[in-house]
Amino acid sequence: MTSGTHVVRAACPHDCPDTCALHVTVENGVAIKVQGDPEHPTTKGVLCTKVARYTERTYHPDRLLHPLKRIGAKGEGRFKPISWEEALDEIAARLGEISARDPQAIVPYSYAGTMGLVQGESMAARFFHKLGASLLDRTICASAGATGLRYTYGASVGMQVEHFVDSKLILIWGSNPITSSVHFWAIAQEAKRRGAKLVAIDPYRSLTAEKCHQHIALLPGTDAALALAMMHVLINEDLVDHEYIARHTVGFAQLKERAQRYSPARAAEICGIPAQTIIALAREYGATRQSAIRLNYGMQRAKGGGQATRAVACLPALTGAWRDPAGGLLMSTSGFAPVDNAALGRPDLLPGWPQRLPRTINMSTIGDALCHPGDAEFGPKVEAVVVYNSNPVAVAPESGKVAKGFGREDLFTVVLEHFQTDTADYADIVLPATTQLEHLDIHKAYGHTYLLANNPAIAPMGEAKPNAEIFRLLADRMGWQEACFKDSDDQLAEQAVRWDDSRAAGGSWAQLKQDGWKALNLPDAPFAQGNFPTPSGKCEFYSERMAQAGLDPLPDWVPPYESVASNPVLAERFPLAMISPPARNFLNSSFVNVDSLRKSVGEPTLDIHPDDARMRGIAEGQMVRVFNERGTLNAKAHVTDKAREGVVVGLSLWWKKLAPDGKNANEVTSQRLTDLGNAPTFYDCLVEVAAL
Ligand SMILES: Nc1nc2c(c(=O)[nH]1)N[C@H]1C(S)=C(S)[C@@H](COP(=O)(O)OP(=O)(O)OC[C@H]3O[C@@H](n4cnc5c(=O)[nH]c(N)nc54)[C@H](O)[C@@H]3O)O[C@H]1N2
Ligand SMILES: Nc1nc2c(c(=O)[nH]1)N[C@H]1C(S)=C(S)[C@@H](COP(=O)(O)OP(=O)(O)OC[C@H]3O[C@@H](n4cnc5c(=O)[nH]c(N)nc54)[C@H](O)[C@@H]3O)O[C@H]1N2
Ligand code: SF4
Ligand SMILES: [Mo]
Repeated sequence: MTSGTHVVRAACPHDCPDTCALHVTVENGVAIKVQGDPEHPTTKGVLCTKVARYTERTYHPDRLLHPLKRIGAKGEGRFKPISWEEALDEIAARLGEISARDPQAIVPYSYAGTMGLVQGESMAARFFHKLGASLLDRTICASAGATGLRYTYGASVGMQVEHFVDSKLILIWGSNPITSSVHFWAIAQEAKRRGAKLVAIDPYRSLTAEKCHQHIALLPGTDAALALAMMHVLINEDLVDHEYIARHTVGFAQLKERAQRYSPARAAEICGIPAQTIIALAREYGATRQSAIRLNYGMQRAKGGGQATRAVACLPALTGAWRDPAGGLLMSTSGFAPVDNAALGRPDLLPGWPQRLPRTINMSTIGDALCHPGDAEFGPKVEAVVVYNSNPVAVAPESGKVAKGFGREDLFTVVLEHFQTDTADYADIVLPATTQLEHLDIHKAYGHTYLLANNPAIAPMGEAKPNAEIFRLLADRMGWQEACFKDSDDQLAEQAVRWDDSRAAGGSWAQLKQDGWKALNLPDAPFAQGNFPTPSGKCEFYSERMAQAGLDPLPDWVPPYESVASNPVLAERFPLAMISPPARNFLNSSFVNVDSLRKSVGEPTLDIHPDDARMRGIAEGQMVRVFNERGTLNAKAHVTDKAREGVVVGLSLWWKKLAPDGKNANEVTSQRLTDLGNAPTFYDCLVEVAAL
């Protein structure tokens, strides 16, 4: 190491299950290299292409370095620099004036731009709680699956990712890890070398499906039917583990009855796959002791996403796969980390806590919420939105309405950002935020079971400030004197974890900062002896809580809102099911403006099956119009059987303004919500495609 060079221990902040441990090399105050920590058991010294180029993002010439005030029309993107004093004064004055009438007219809008617990919902949550602003239901990604898991297992808990290496059969279900979780894929590859069979269950022959031994291309939104038909075979052929079922599950008799409705023949028709495929899959699953399911979010973005998750989650409890560390299911492990959300976000600061809470706005229907005039049921019209860690104008469904809402002249919008995103173009005030290399944070993960520290590597760029600092300054401007508004980022990180919990394994924040990461203390096979965090302590095939909430207490297939079978009238005009999963070199809408990565993705594309293309006179490479009643976008057609018949695939998520027509896939997606968890239905979307 040369003098003036040192390495800082950090963590990848992005919304990705892998949450890599980073080593940032800093030379004379400049970050010159970001690498994976070779010692960290899942990172293993490797990063994805996006974050390996992190310095390109941090030192990007377009970084926002000063507060800005809008001088053009909303959405136009013309701004002038202003001072922090002026920006904070104006924001505090506007929010103060609105909250004097009704603070619920103010809405925070945030997601997982950073997954850090400090720069996420800590000081920001305290600020909005004290203000009495509307609460935000953060549903845009995972809440259908998370709710399905909660009713079945009790929380977002599952297999430890390292144990997949010993699995003999891995079902990669609604998941495309070569794109979305490369470190899991590395483990699956090692399992394959040791003899495991990999099966992809996905309507699209994704990069991952292409490399599995078998690909089952079912129709979107039909996973529950497949899982229930597998149960039908497992139960009727007695391939289940009776002892595990008797000791560690609830409701087997009812589940058995429900599964009888889904013969392989019926499921074959629903899913658009051969019955024999289902029977063979069930037999193989039942016969393999170390059978593991990597379930992921792609399969819960249709109307029945919550119930589909529940149905799949029942499988390893039926066969007793949970007995082995290399058996079971992993959707998310985020529920294992002993995070103290109440200490971080302080809901007790809410004016009516705990009896009378402000109204809740669902982030997935922000388009409708912003266009609502206000009434007794909805509450006051939204008058101000403060956006951080998210880019709703690009990522939220039915984008036409989202843009219309953000375009309202009478809406006061503040956006905390690194870049001038599609959303920032609609802001009245834009505030420059620091990136992960410039601020402190602490992380849990949803795809592994370690805590990580992120030490700042470099000084903030320009006048950028960490989110937590921005909300501290705003709280001060509001004149709030509570001590909790004075907590430093270091203190927030300390408060983020219940260090006395046995899972924190005697760790401390001070130690974590030094070491960079620490394994949670968990059993290797978490549910070998039951111990599910449900009310019964068992895996709940039958959920009493669901029955009490007026929901179907058993897993079932809930047909999509929009499919040829479930909505034939709509399908006459819009016969193709469109899905828009992530492109490998973007991360949601982050990185789209990093030139090298955007160039590698190329341009907005649409994969279409040769039969569907021929019927429409579409040739390879031709520009097409993708449309339905909600909107239209243009894309370059790729005629390929990677897309099964009846399904088109537009890899996402483009910044609208960097697409040639200023549009992205969310022009056509709908604001309708899933059966459980009030989540969006991005992959439940009929369209028609025409040559341009
Ligand atoms: N490179 C990269 N990595 C990412 C992201 C990114 O944008 N880029 N995003 C991150 C985030 S926020 C998330 S939530 C995850 C998302 O990553 P995943 O959880 O893997 O989910 P998706 O990529 O949405 O979908 C995965 C696969 O499901 C398929 N699919 C679509 N509909 C269905 C269906 O009805 N049933 C089944 N069985 N499969 C279906 C899609 O074709 C896709 O190949 O990845 C994270 N990692
Ligand atoms: N059609 C379609 N739409 C989708 C999806 C899909 O598959 N198809 N996927 C959905 C999913 S799974 C998700 S999770 C959502 C993701 O939606 P978002 O959470 O909005 O994710 P990003 O688009 O990455 O936007 C995050 C923004 O936060 C900013 N940011 C990052 N770190 C910080 C920080 O420290 N401070 C501040 N102030 N800003 C920061 C980034 O610059 C970026 O612009 O999109 C959803 N939308
Ligand atoms: S985006 Fe995912 S794979 Fe890439 S560095 Fe971050 S955590 Fe690792
Ligand atoms: Mo997500």
